[in-house]
Amino acid sequence: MNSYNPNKIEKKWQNFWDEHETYVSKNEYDKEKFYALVEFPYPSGQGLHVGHPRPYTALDIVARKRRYEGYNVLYPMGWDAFGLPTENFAIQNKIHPAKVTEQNIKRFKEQLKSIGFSFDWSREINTTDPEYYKWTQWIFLQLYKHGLAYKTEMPINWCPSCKVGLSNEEVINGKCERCGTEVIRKVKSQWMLKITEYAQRLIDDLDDVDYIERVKTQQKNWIGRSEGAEIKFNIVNSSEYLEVYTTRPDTVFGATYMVIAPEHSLIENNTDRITNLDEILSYRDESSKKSDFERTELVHNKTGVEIKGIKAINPLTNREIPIWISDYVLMTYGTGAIMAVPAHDERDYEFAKKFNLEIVPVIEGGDISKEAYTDTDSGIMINSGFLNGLQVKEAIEKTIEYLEKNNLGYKKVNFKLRDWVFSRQRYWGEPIPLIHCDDCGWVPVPEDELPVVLPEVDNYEPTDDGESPLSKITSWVNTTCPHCGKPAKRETDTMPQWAGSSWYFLRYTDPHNDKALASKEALDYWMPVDWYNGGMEHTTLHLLYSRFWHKFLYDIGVVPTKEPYQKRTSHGMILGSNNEKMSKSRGNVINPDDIVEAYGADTLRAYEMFVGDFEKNAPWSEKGVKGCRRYLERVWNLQSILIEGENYTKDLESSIHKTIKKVSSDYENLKANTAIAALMSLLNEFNDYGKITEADLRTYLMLLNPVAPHITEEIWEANKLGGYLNEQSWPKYDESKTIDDIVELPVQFNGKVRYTIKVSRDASKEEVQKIASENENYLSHIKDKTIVKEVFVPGKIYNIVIK
Ligand code: ANZ
Ligand code: ZN
Repeated sequence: MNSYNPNKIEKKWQNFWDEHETYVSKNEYDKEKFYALVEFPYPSGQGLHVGHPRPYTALDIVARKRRYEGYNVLYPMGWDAFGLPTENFAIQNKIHPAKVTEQNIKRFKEQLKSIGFSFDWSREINTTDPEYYKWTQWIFLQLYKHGLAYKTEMPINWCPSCKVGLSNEEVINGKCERCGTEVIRKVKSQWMLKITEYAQRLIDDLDDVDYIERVKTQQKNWIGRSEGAEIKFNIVNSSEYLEVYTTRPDTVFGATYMVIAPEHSLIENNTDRITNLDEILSYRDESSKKSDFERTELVHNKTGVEIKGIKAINPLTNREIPIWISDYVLMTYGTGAIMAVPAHDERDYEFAKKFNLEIVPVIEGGDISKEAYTDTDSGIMINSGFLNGLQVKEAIEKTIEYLEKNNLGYKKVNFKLRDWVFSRQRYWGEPIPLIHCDDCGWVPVPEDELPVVLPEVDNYEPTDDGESPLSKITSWVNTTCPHCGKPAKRETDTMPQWAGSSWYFLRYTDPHNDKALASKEALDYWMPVDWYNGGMEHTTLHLLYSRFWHKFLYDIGVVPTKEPYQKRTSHGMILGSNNEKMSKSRGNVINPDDIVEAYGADTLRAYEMFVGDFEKNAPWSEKGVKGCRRYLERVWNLQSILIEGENYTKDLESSIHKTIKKVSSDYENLKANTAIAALMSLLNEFNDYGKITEADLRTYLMLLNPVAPHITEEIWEANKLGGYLNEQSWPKYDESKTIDDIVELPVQFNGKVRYTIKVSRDASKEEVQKIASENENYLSHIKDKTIVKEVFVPGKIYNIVIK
């Protein structure tokens, strides 16, 4: 027996699988399918990170197991390759981003292959390939034709460093998700996608899918549905009114002032009546520089200015109340104006205290001299005219009824979700396939002219005025109107990096189709994705965007299912050994190549699974890696205790059946760590016993194979265990053999359990009688009595009837 040499055997099996197309999925539409998906990587210049193999291995295990169970498995891989880092690298090093992308992909692919994932490389896709983005552009055009894409002037999140507009989802704690620079607001004309039109369905249909709870909750919170009312407050001596959105219409009697957002049109409409206009306008100027995040989350010290010269009327108290302008009210939510109820809303309370405004409680309880009373679910209304004495819930209903009857307001559902800012002023993205004609307006590029290919340019830098570098290529920009034939100009904005990933899972089903994004048969067969694993950080970005696109494609009859993914799970991060994020600046980045080189891919795979609970973060440990390598060496050495034999060794049989059962269910529950622990303990039993049959070894190798596919194939072949391991079926277990042999048998006297004894499950009546009578409690129950009868069910009941 040679010693274990992973470098040699791993290459050998990787080549074998390639040559034999072992993992190429066929469109065998009569077979039951299993579509497993992991998030395709962004091919960065840094190469693969040790974080990548963790989810890839976990689903690789499930994919391999399902193949052995007879499923037609699709486990694809590709590249999400448009985006800023590549473009920035290209700018710095003066190489074309396409070239950079190609090099990065080459490196990534070699790295992934060296780890032995069972990806179907024949279906590899690349979002920057014109044959691919042709269909991204096609989907955009369908959205446009269905009124779901529109261009508008709006204040957007602007990263001054990347010189690019960002969607809300790309702003994390007020900073650019990419570079960490403080985001500012900038008014720009942008293409928008109406994801808000799908808000309700994006919530409702979560009921039909199997996503882990924290993903569902985060999506729901992000969409942010709330129920309330829109209420009109008339302006004194004017036909104008201020409309507010409130989730608490029951509290109108406590609305003692109003607040509008700095951008609210009330100011423009009343410039002649407002007596402190200068003060108001300079306040507006100040707040325009802040992001929404700064305005709402960061500020504990509220600012604002009272608008002098106009007042509003509370529609229920009929009292005149002041109107303030403050940036804690956002223009982008509700109506951009609120009725302030300082007694029961914390923000309003803080504001009222600071500016000495009236505070009127309308719900019994609390102590408003100290703080707002907000915990009012079961409260009773006071100071509220016709609502007095009602509970909050009833008061909400009654108020809405009253408002609707008197034409003062109506019931309203609101969402926090905003439409998706879909333009970027950058080079390395999909061109937006629209042409602007002075006569015809925006005109779609005819579908048979897709793709609109990115032109070659000399300079990819965005311009300082925030225009895309494409705008400088006049030969590309100037074209003719597809509608009237007059000179017209192409849109020079490109799509955001989230575009290509919003539908990539569809393309895998039929990646080379040039007539459609995928054929109907392929989509009918493979969709939905049965199991999708990805990062929590994508919950409110990619996961939401792709569900939206999918629902739209469903509505226009392109895809057969309402939801793209049946199941969604998520993994924890691999951290540096000091429990910090791995990063270049901390110098704690581990390169998977080094681990494969020094210990082998099977060790890397086993370690990535053994490192901890899949959904939790886990620190990297070289010691742990070494432990996994030692374990695989011990697996290798099993060959030295192998004897002939087509049956399980009698004394090991029960342990083998138990391990099949545990490992099978652990893999399906992403608990490969405890599966490996069970396999380690079975290995110890094998070694303690001192010899194992071929049947014992076969099952052991099968069970370990999804985690460590190379070593197991090699041992199988070297010991001629029959054909190739990858052609076998998943081992079955016999339930009865998994039940522990020792049971706790209850001992009853006249049907009452008095104590239990430990006996083997098939212990005879005589054995049980003997052990039961040796118990210290036996005599006290039997004293002065006679035994009338004994009821005995092996392994279950021993009942002594006494008189
Ligand atoms: C009166 C009131 C009384 C409110 C009370 C709350 C509690 P959610 O639940 O997040 O949807 N609001 C409305 N539009 C706003 C805006 N553009 N900027 C800032 N705040 C705004 O929040 C709805 C509540 O947030 C609304 O209900 C409103 O305050 C405030 F005891 O109206 B409420
Ligand atoms: Zn025209």
